[in-house]
Amino acid sequence: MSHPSFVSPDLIRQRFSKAMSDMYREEVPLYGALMQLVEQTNRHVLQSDPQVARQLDSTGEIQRLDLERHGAIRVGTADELATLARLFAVMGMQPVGYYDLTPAGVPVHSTAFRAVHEAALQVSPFRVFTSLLRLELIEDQALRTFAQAVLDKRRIFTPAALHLIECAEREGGLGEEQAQQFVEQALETFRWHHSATVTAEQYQKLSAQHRLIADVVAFKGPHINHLTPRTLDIDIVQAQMPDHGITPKAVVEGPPRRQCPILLRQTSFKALDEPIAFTDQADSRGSHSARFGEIEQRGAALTPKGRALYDRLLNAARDELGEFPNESNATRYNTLMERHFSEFPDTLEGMRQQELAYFRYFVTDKGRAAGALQTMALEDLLRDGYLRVEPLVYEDFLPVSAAGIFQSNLGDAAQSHYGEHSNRQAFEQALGRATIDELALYAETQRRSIEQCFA
Ligand code: OOG
Ligand code: NI
Repeated sequence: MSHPSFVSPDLIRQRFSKAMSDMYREEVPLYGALMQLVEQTNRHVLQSDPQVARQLDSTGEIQRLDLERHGAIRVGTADELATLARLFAVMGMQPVGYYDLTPAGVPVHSTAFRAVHEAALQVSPFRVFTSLLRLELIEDQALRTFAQAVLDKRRIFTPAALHLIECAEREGGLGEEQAQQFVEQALETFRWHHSATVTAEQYQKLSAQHRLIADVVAFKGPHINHLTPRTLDIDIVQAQMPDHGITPKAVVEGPPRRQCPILLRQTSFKALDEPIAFTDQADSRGSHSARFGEIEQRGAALTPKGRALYDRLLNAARDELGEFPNESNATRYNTLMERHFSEFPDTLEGMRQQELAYFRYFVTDKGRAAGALQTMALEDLLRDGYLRVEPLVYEDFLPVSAAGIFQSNLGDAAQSHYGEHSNRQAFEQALGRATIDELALYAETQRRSIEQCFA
């Protein structure tokens, strides 16, 4: 039992997500512009497409839509990652999934901290894509030692934040005043710093190895590098971005446009050049680009079978394209994606019957009037209209898309080839715990919803 005067972790997360958004909007005005565009688009879609409105209403997603966003950070050491896991745990966020970005030439591996239960997600679906730099992939021994030494010296959490984390762990929660302080103190870790911790020359060396390495090593902390609102129609936003002074990347990542959206579609605008003072310079003569904007559209969570089909079709389209999607091949890429994905059933019933997606089951008015349904089979109840389904929304990320997002703001020059293999074990050892299997979470939510129908 948690203490009655504790603030629930879900509420702390909701407040933190709001505080983060306010901070980012103040620091990056384009994020505010993007938020406005997304709000406008969502309102337009809800007005012009009653079916979408009805669906979001019945799943309750309509209530979380305006709150919904994800952020991303990159940390440098096992210690930083493990402490972050404890900080996020205070807000009810657990590490879900393992993403290896090295095949795409980005020297990190990652997880997503998020709430895991559908009731908690409903209060706040805030997620943070969190990457750990793989220093062992730096080939230059001297540079690796230097980077390690710089990272070992920095402290990315305020003493008060650390104290409050310990307090929450010891007591089992935080009271009102502590929760407020926690949000304020935790926010400090994600703030942008205008001064670097290295000289201009050291920064150049790190950056020459990989721009991402400079981004992690040369600063006081893991600044939030983007915050992403959720839109109901990403193609509208993508098309309208230029009118709002925002230049989007060439292609939308993820599946093509469909009647029944699946997984996650994403697009971003390029990182901004921002003035930086290096330690050997009195003023902000240097510059660094890390912070960018992104939007996402979320669709149905796929079963292992659905995901295997998605991966196969995506790979087939990309293989046929023969190179990374970019400005010059964007039209062809979209055509190839449409063609390959025509193989993926595009009705809810088709996806359900072939067990490609996860669903939530609801009792209909007819079902309620009929009363006891326990004796009938699920399929019969659906067919006769006693139950109906809505797809479960995908709460996670996609490695190929994430790689595309990384690349688009690092520049194509940042592609490297790493021989080293994926190393989930090393990641979990750094994290101090195992990552949670996202597919098991969806299966559980689906199972609970069926159970509730029969209750
Ligand atoms: C994270 C990039 C991945 C997403 O939404 O897939 C990502 C980063 O650049 O740190 O945010
Ligand atoms: Ni993102």
